[in-house]
Amino acid sequence: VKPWTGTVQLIGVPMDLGASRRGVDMGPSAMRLSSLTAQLERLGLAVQDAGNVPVPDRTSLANEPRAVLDAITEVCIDLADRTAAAVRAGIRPLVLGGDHSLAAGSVAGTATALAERGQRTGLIWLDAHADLNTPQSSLSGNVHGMPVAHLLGFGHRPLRQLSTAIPAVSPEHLVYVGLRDLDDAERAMIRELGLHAYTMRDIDERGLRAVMDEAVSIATDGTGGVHVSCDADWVDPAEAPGVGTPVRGGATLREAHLAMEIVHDSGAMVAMDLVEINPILDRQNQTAELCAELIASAFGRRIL
Ligand code: EXY
Ligand code: MN
Ligand code: MN
Ligand code: MN
Repeated sequence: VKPWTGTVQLIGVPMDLGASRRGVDMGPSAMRLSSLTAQLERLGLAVQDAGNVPVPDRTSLANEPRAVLDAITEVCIDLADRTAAAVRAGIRPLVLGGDHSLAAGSVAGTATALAERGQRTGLIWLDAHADLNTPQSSLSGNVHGMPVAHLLGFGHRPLRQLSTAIPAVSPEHLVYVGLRDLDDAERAMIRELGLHAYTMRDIDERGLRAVMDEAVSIATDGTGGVHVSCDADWVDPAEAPGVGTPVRGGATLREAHLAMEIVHDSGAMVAMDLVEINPILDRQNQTAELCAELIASAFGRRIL
């Protein structure tokens, strides 16, 4: 990993085009109103706020799947450029969502910057969901259920070709942690591609430490760094109620912190997404606040 400047760049993506439930477009505001910047600065980091990537309003789009896919692709092209520029400059992008379809752009940007150094990208996907559908396999049509498929080179052509490295991520460098809600087509794809997938059962049986240690070694083996894409719904809804697609039985508060602490200790994180916060469903911004604390752990906050 290239030495970095100690700067974190916030990039907001107020997008809800990929979700059927409205409200995650307010996630970047909720994160900016949390203690996020103060916490990162307390760690001695410089925080640059790059503002928001422009996102078209839903009501301005034709009501057809292709128009939504194309609009999301445009946002992802812009986001990939910004993410790549930050990584190139030794600045760590922290992408605030917005629905998870944005990761088709953010991870592609990281992959472009690392490819310029002749390196592949590791991807740790913390999520209740695999987000592995294509427009063909999806039962809902929601694009936030599709970013991983596109990063692996499947699906809508323009959306799977956002990186100079194609596919942006090789199947052996992807690792899921926290899965508990999969579609049949996603299960089949995980088997066919032999993806590394740790479910909540793995965490229950083996403990978070063992699972995360393996996840880090998978994502760092043969790569130049790791992009961590964190969907707030990987945490249990008791702790994180303000998410668009809550699923019972997620990571506890302590498990989520430990996962972030282990990510930090690896020294391999080059970029991070924090997505799917829905302030409409939240209680007094507690989910954004929780996410700010988790991000701080990922960037090096320690108890002692
Ligand atoms: N697998 C389901 C679908 O494709 O519609 C659910 C996807 C939910 C995606 C959430 C945000 O991570
Ligand atoms: Mn999810
Ligand atoms: Mn490997
Ligand atoms: Mn997701």
